[in-house]
Amino acid sequence: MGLTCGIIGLPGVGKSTVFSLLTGEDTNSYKRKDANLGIARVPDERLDFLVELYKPRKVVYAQMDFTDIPGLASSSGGKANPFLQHVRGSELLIQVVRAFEDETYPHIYESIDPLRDYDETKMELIFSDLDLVEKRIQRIESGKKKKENLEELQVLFKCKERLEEELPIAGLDLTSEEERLISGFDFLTARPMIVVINVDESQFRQQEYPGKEEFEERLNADQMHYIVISAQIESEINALEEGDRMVFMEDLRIEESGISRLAKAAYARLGLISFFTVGEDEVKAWTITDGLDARRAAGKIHSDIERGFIRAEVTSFSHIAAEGLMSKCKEKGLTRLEGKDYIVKDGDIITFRFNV
Ligand SMILES: Nc1nc2c(ncn2[C@@H]2O[C@H](COP(=O)(O)OP(=O)(O)OP(=O)(O)O)[C@@H](O)[C@H]2O)c(=O)[nH]1
Ligand SMILES: [Mg+2]
Repeated sequence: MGLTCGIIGLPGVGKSTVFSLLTGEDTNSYKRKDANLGIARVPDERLDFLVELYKPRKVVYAQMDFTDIPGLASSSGGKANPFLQHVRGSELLIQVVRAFEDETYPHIYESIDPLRDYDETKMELIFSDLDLVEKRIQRIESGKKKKENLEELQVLFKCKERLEEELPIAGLDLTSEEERLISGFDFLTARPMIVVINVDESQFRQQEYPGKEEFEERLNADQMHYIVISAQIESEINALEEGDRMVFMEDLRIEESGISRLAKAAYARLGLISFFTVGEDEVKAWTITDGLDARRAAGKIHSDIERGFIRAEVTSFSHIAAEGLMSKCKEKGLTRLEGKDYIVKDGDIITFRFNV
């Protein structure tokens, strides 16, 4: 299973279009009944290079799992969108915001205003969490175990107060014990989020859209990571033959695919890095949190390797890219033996030595 991402946003902003672009899956956007689930492979030129070198029987890219839900206009008095339940467990929320103009498919509020949409979705998440908090408070207060749950109740009241101030739970100052007490709730406003600004072709060409300055100023103030893509154009281009595709991509100056840019933004936001294992059998990308030591990184592969860890044989990707062969790196002493406390770096190629 890859990094789980929930795609959210107002109705008709292009969530399903973005989802299809990322995963290659068709969606039944007209059905609007359920969540769409799909998987995307995280592109990585370094892995492509290693595959060329090793010609392995099997290649495993990192993976992102997307859930796309229908949007609901929540301005109808703070009602929680029931579809949000489907993205509650996600490690990352991806909010799609509409900048594109399309008269045949008007915006639900009939105007293009990314900042308004962004704020409304923020409120939607706040209402959804508030709903959860209030229900739980009610259950504890009306139940027989109020005494046993007194501590939880206190934290829930803190959360309630915070949400009523229209602020996310993410910024709430909680002790680790308090965090533990509410960790089971999967609060949406406690989740990291990135924003995808969905533009049309002319906006993409001009790098301009309505309300851009104000919106991006706010995103920066919120320290929100964001990318600008044209989901529809990119999908249309993907459907073309290779040759035509290159021509259109050049014409539009699309240098990198949407999934590639989104993956980079997601990894940066979540502080994730990749290391690689190589061999004739398999070349594989592993995703870990930046700052992990070699022994714990080994545990990602198998708990036996973590337990029996002896050493990690590490080569930086830049070295193998320059030398062209692992054997050359070894000859030149570019491959190092590292101990359990070595902090794994992005792009490390690692062979673990271990006892079972
Ligand atoms: N012109 C233009 N149209 C787009 C773009 N992205 C999406 N659309 C169109 O906008 C409409 C809505 O897109 P969807 O992807 O279904 O929107 P959604 O956010 O999934 O909507 P709900 O599931 O109803 O919440 C469709 O007709 C798309 O073809 C774009 O970049 N440009
Ligand atoms: Mg949809």
